[in-house]
Amino acid sequence: PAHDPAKLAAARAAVALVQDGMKLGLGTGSTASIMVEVLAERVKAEGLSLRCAATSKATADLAESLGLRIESLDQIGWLDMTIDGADEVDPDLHLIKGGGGAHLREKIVAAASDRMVVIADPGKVVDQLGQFPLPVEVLQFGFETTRTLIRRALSDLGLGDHDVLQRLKGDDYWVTDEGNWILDLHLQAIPDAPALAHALAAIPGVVEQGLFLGMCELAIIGKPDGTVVKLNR
Ligand code: DER
Repeated sequence: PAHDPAKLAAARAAVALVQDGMKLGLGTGSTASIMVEVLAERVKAEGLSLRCAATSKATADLAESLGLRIESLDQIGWLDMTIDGADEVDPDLHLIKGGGGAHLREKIVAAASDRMVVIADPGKVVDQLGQFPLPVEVLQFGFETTRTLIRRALSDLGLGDHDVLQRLKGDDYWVTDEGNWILDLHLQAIPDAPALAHALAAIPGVVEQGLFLGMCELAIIGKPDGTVVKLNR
């Protein structure tokens, strides 16, 4: 199937950064999936030897189906580079991720990497984070308590009363690879992302939230004409 040309351009530019022998983190989502396909083609064409850790079962399955060798993060240990998508990228390369429900493992893999490279189409570039609903992974135990504590934290931060909606997959609740649920916070704008990240992390039932602050070192924004813009922090 023909891929979105902007996503394909970004994916190609990121794969061009991969060197033989690298230990890589493979992201999740539609852009990262295109990257996995392009990477698999390059590995086959050039006989590269890579060690890859996936950020989701979906990415692991796709990668293995294309002949890439997937190992657990613990088997590999530390990674040279993680290539992943994003839902929003702000001017400081702070991100919102989690649209694909994988931000917990994505953040762990990114944290285990020397560098995190984000690949995105122009629609992901924003002046301020928050238009995209912020995903928060929460335990199923005490779910309503956690939702109440999240609402209280938003109010304490002066973020007003916004929808804090449980993510659905069809008629069911979305369940992550770790068996947790996801709440999407419809905030419209997040003026102080560090304060919000800090407040959410303090809530016991919150496992991880989709703000990636200071983790992305290079964002490759693909254009429909096949060119890319590279944003460095
Ligand atoms: O869920 C995720 O974190 C994905 O990487 C998401 O942020 C980007 O997905 P997309 O490439 O399909 O837009």
